[in-house]
Amino acid sequence: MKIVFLYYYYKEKIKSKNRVEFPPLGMLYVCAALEAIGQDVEVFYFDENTSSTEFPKADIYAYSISSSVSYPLFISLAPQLRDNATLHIAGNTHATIFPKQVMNEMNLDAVFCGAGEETITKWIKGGCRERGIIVGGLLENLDIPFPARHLIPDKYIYMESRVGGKSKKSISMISSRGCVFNCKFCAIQNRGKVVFRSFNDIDREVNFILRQYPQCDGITLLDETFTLNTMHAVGVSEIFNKYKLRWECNSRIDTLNKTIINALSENYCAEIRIGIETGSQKLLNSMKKGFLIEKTYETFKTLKKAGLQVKIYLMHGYPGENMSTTNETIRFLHKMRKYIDRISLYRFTPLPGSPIYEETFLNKQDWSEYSIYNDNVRWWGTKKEQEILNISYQRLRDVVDEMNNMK
Ligand code: B12
Ligand code: SF4
Repeated sequence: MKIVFLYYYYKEKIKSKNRVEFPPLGMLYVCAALEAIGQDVEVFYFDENTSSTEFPKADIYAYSISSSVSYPLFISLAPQLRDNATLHIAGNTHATIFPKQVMNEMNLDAVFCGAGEETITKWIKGGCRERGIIVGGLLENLDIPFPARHLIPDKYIYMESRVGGKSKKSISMISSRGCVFNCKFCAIQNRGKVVFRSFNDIDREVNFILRQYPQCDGITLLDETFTLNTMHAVGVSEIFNKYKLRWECNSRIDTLNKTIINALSENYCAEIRIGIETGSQKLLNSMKKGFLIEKTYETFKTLKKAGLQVKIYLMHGYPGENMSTTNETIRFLHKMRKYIDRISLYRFTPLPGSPIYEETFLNKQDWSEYSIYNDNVRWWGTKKEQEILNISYQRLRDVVDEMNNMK
């Protein structure tokens, strides 16, 4: 059975066009699960310029619709590819959020929601007979075949200037899936539960990566919040130490303790990335971010003392943002500037799958506008409020640019 996974390579809509983006590890996990049961799997990257005649023929087309932004292209593609394959299926984030719509608009045989490894292999083993929406949850055991990175060219696997900007050829990896928090702007699929891989399995993958990709000089962990569990964070960091390999991870300020911070600093962690979002406690509360801004100061100091490079993420324009909340963020930045090495600032976009989207934006489905780099859409409030948002965004942008340039 020949299964071709179709993945939209997103270079047109990302900020720095020459930068290699993270490969779709989730999709590659699904490919690996299929290869493990003997299927012939191929991955085909396409973009707006790919002609329909270039798509390889297959028994099954598996559309990997990773975000709502890429969905319009998939809708226009599906009818053109009807005769190239017998069965047409889809999965990934957008398909999981809007399975019925995707099923109908793309005229598919099956749509897979959630983790695809178990559901799709079961479907194949059952003769691909089941039709409709097939639901899978978070996997209970993550010691599964490693992502089938070999299915995409090495140039899309190696990434430049990651790992705190210190690595020239880094590779992405996942050591746990899921998150227990409930930030209202966030559209992750696996909420409320986290599953950790075993140390032995992670060690095997690091070892495998270094053998398969000998130029690899760093690892980017994509775990939603790597520091949720102290034992896990310490154990994984010791694995990187064993290979003397630089790495970076995502964290939350309220999950950091001294044991984790020490382990990171002693074990080659090049950068820790933390979502702070805003300096306004009022906005943090309405985002359900769940921490007190006052409590961040001590942690930042400890991180710096431990010698860790710190990158923070900020979001501007969440409903309720105004000049005064932006000024609070600017004050926060000034106060913390010596502890922060890099800042990423994005404008708020109500992402489908996030609680804030569910509450407020259900009728707005112009996917062309969905990009975290889109500065011009008015998602909420009056025109006047939008004008104020644009001015306050620019003020914050200037401060952020100035701080980033100083480093
Ligand atoms: C790494 C990442 C990226 C990478 C790689 C994208 C990718 N496809 O993996 C890059 C940098 C390219 C990226 C870009 C963007 N991303 Co992104 N990204 C992520 C991130 C942090 C991790 C994804 C991941 O590896 N998850 C872990 C794996 C195991 O899970 P998974 O990918 O969901 O895969 C499982 C299932 O979906 C399913 N599955 C996957 N593919 C398929 C295919 C088939 C056929 C089947 C049956 C099943 C199946 O099985 C997989 C294994 O269990 C997620 C947040 C998150 N934690 O999920 C955001 C996330 C997916 N991204 C998001 C967004 C918004 C974007 C951008 C639009 C940002 C922008 N620039 O404006 C772009 C769009 C890119 C695109 N191609 O459409 C949102 C999506 C929300 C939405 N409704 O659209 C998320 C959820 C972030 C968030 N917290 O809100 N992203
Ligand atoms: S933003 Fe981070 S901490 Fe919040 S729910 Fe999403 S992954 Fe979890």
